Amino acid sequence: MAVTRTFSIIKPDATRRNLTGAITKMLEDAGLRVVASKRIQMTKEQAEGFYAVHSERPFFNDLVSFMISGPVVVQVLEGEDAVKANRDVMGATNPADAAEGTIRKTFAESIEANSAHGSDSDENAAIEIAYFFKPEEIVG
Ligand code: DGI
Repeated sequence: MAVTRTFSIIKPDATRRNLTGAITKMLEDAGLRVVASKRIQMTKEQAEGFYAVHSERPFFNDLVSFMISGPVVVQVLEGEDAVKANRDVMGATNPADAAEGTIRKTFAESIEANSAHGSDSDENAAIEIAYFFKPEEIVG
């Protein structure tokens, strides 16, 4: 295993309920280090671009509306096999299917308002990090 980076979003349902710290603690307890973080209000264009892979899915418009419904916290996380470590602690997309102790099981309100995003591969992590961060904003 190697130390790698992944990209995380604390979603609007979580920032609205003031869960930024609680979710970040779960990420840190999973062995991940926050090497970049900023709270932003995503634009519609940014959210559409970020989720372009889902643009043909029936839930796409709802997903974009949700992601711009309030502030999000975008983060770069670093750790051993960071993509897997992050997805393990995040849990399944649908909180009904997520394991006990995961972020989504603990906090998600629904399959859409599911509190956290985590990249699903090293390749996508690099693309998603570059979508939101300049290299100099990341301090390892
Ligand atoms: O990588 P994940 O976030 O676990 O899941 P994904 O890449 O398949 O989907 C991205 C987001 O889209 C997911 O976090 C929530 C939303 N989504 C996925 N499947 C559904 C969905 N939203 C609705 N309303 N219905 C779905 O079936």
